[in-house]
Amino acid sequence: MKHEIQRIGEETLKVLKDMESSEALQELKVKILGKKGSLTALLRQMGGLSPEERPIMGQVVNEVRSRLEQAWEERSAELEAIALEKRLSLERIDITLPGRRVPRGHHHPLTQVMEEIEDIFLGMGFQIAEGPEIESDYYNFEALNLPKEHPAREMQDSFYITEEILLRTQTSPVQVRTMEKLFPYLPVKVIAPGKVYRNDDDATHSPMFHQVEGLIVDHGIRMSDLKGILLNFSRQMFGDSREIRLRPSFFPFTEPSAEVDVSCMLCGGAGCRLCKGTGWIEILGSGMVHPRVLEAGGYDPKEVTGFAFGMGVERIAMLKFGIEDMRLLFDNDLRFLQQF
Ligand code: 2NL
Repeated sequence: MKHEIQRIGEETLKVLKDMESSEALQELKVKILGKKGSLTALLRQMGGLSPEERPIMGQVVNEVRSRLEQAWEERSAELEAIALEKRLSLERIDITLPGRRVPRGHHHPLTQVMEEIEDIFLGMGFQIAEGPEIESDYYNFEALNLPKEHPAREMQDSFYITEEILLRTQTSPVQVRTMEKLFPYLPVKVIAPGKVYRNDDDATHSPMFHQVEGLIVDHGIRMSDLKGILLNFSRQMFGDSREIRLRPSFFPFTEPSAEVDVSCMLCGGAGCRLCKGTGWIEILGSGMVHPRVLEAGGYDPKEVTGFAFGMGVERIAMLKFGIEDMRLLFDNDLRFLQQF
């Protein structure tokens, strides 16, 4: 029986050293040392031994068992090390690979043009003023001398929230608020860029669009100041050789009022498809601030004068980039946007 035990021990040791997986190793362990294992079976037979033989046999079994267990531990550790080695080489990360480049985007053409307009006026000493997009009837209409029966005040043309509150239809209310805040300080010299809202939606109108308005109030401001500032703006925006012309117009908040045309940036004034043969393109509306609007801002029209203008940013962007359909600016199609 002693030999039988040692034979099992030797044979198991031999097989064990060549085992290639932890699963097979575990299976073998159960086959030898488990409840129904061969060594366990021999241990049970010890009941039939004489009292003198029993402790000797017990010692032999324990020796073999501990040798086997040690060998198991060792092979197990070896297999684990091999498995780890294999995973490490399979999952190796090449830290010298260059990273995946994040595509660099750019500002929307409207934002680019808005910022370019802002830069030009900042360069002429204007400050940038901001205000709410949700406005009161007072700042949006009343303070700007828009009479109650004016079509812009109709429900169909403006987005009213209540009878007194609406989405601003121009950025002029920002300039009225700025005058109130600055009074009696002079000069008032600001631009008000931002979103405005009108109930129009077709090929040439979007219910939300962008405006930049400008305002100067000081002693002795004249129409020639307006013309000089807007000529300078037009040349920086559309080219050094541009000329401008003023045509009489009407706005409730300016008197006199003028439409400003710039010589065509496509043909230089000779006449083409873009300027419809006239050589001129309308870019903005302007005028001398109406006395009632100066009063609404807190200033005395007998003491000071001012000029103001307003331009649609979509229109300027379309002229600058040669965009034919305004809706393209709002579709957010990358194939379009990536061109600018
Ligand atoms: C246009 C015309 C204009 C103004 C806006 C203005 C503002 C104040 C006082 C007087 Cl606080 N005027 N703004 C003046 C003339 C024209 O906009 O066609 N915009 C797209």
